[in-house]
Amino acid sequence: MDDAESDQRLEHRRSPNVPVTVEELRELGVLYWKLDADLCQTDGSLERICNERGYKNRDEVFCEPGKLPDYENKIKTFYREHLHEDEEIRLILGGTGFFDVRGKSDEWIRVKVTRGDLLVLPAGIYHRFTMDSNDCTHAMRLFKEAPRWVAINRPADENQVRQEYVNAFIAAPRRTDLGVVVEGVNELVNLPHRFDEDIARIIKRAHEAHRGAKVFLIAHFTGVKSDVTGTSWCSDCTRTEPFILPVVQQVLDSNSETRSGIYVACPVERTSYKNNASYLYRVHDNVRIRCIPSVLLYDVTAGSLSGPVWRFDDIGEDLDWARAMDEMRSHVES
Ligand code: KMT
Ligand code: NI
Repeated sequence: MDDAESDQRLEHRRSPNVPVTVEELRELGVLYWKLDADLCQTDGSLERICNERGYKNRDEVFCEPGKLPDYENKIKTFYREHLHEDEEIRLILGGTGFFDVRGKSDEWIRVKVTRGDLLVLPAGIYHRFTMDSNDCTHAMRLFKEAPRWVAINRPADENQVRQEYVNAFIAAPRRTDLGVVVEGVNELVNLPHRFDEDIARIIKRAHEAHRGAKVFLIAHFTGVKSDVTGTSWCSDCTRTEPFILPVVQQVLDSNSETRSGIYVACPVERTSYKNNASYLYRVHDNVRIRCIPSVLLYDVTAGSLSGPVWRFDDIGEDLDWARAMDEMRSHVES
């Protein structure tokens, strides 16, 4: 958002606008789901999330003049930059509003919420809330423990929960499915819209390190894993991972003077992927995944990315995994 001091209820969009994706929010620990506000309390979709994340209690709040006790003061408190030692979990049932969260460079990111939005702010993130000019936000508040609302105003950098947040999300080493990112061997492309940029950088570095060698890139498109359970939202991804990763590891272990392989994990966020025919990895000329998981093998010896030389995206239950993975190995080794 812009840094104009004017009315907090305005959009404060930057000019030109700087959009932020759900993947970028996830990098900050901020989670987002779009639910059907009419059905989610009866069709199990809210329950599924509550079970996974341990949200046991809930209440409702009407932020609206005349409905919120001590309205003027509350509005001021909500908009004062603060953190909580618990997650802040809000399902918007009506009206609209803005949650502002601090990004990695301490910039404000303004998240507009409307009916059906479920937003989770992690414990320890600096944030604030305001209604927009409609002056009405009706929200369900969810809690892991008994409902409580304790705001700790900034500065709170010495706070232990704050420090845990910073360690987990701001200062954390990035991880691929093969473990911590080791540059030049395994890599992570967290944000689809940075795919081209990241891949170009990865290929360039591999070239400088392995002059004259054949260079392969194995891109693994796989559903994002939950921080809580460690499993992906995509069951096919979970089922196939034990077959894919060991083969990739073997290929990397056989790196030599003359041949070098790079593994690139490309996590796929459910909200952006599901029912979205124009999802970047579906339409990108050099990707065009038809499902997840997909494993795409590229020969990048020429120094740039062109279409994959082999792809693996047959996820049938009766698939011969050993053969499929041998096929990948032989492509690399030939
Ligand atoms: C907060 O912590 O800022 C709030 O709980 C805001 C009210 S929820 C719409
Ligand atoms: Ni808050």
